[in-house]
Amino acid sequence: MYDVREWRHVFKLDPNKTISDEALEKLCESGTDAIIIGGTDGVTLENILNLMARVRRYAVPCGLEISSIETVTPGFDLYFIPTVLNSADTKWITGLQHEALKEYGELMNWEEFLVQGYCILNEDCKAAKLTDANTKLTKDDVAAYAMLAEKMFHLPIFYLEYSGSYGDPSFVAEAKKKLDHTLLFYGGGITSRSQAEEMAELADVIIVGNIIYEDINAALQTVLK
Ligand code: 1GP
Repeated sequence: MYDVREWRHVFKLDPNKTISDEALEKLCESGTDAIIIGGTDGVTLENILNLMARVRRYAVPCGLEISSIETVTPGFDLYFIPTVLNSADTKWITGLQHEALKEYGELMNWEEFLVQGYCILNEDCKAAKLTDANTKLTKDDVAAYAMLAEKMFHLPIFYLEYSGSYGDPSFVAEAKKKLDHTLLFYGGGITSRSQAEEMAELADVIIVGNIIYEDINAALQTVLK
């Protein structure tokens, strides 16, 4: 069993984007704590399986962030189940999860699953639009969502998602203050080592995505080892 509590850095790979073998090798051997495969659109069982098989050549732990019931497949070390705490649509909070459990709940090995309580803050990102997230939040709102995640729902992960734009460090700090046990994941717009350092000071785990596809060397610089 992989201990997420030890993680500090994760590369998130989008199965709908292309990555060369060479770049993938560099990412997997960079010293990152894990690779998570996940995306918002164009995610198919085929492109997930393909990418999983390629990452599996390396020793790095590999997780799947589940975005639909149809694309869940065995073979990952860990499975992340997102619930969007600031969505206006119950489908993304408990709806899809309920549907999945009705179908597969009895088959699931719970040791492999971790629920991520998402709070999406970049109104322009695809995930915010898809889930109808209320991104107009104050620091106090975010702090309350952090408390909701930990104190009320006992979720293992609270995920501050700024996907595509670099977030406000003071919001991340505020969320962290409310969390004693729940891990704080931060993702969004990290494109340099200094940004990685800044957010890694505040969050437990930083997630690096887009820059992988724009500038692989800059992406590698975000691994703080
Ligand atoms: C996306 O949080 C991750 O889900 C990372 O964000 O792609 O902006 O790095 P970026």
